[in-house]
Amino acid sequence: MPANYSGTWDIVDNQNFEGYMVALGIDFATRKIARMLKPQKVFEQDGDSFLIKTFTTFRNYSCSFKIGEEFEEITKGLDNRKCQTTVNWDNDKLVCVQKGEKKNRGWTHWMEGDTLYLELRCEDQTCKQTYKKTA
Ligand code: 1AG
Repeated sequence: MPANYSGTWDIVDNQNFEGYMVALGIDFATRKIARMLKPQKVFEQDGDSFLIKTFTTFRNYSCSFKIGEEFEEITKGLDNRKCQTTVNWDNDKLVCVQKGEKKNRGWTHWMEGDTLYLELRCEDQTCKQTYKKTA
């Protein structure tokens, strides 16, 4: 049985989001807005099938995938790039690799009790986000 991430998660900490956005080439004006946001994540999971929705007052982002199956991800409303993306289990962690123009791009999610962690990586930058389960 894989871990179950289903639920609603609200951000409580966001470290080096600015560095991550600079690495993605996000312009100053957009970064200024984005760094004020308090994202909420809603996970819908059925075994190895995921739908992850990220909501903010500015933009929303939605991503669906099956574990181990590469897909074309267009990061619409984020940096608007095309990636060849794969997500795999590493024990109960979700490890994503986003192949494309940017080196070392990807993310990892893991849970500890009612806390959800997200590490976002691009080039030499890592953003560390923490969420608490609210539903
Ligand atoms: C993601 O999470 C990323 C979700 O895939 C969004 C996280 C960070 C934003 C990325 C880059 C910043 C680009 C532009 C800034 C403009 C708007 C900010 C909007 C922020 C949220 C929509 C991994 C995983 C699956 O949970 O999605």
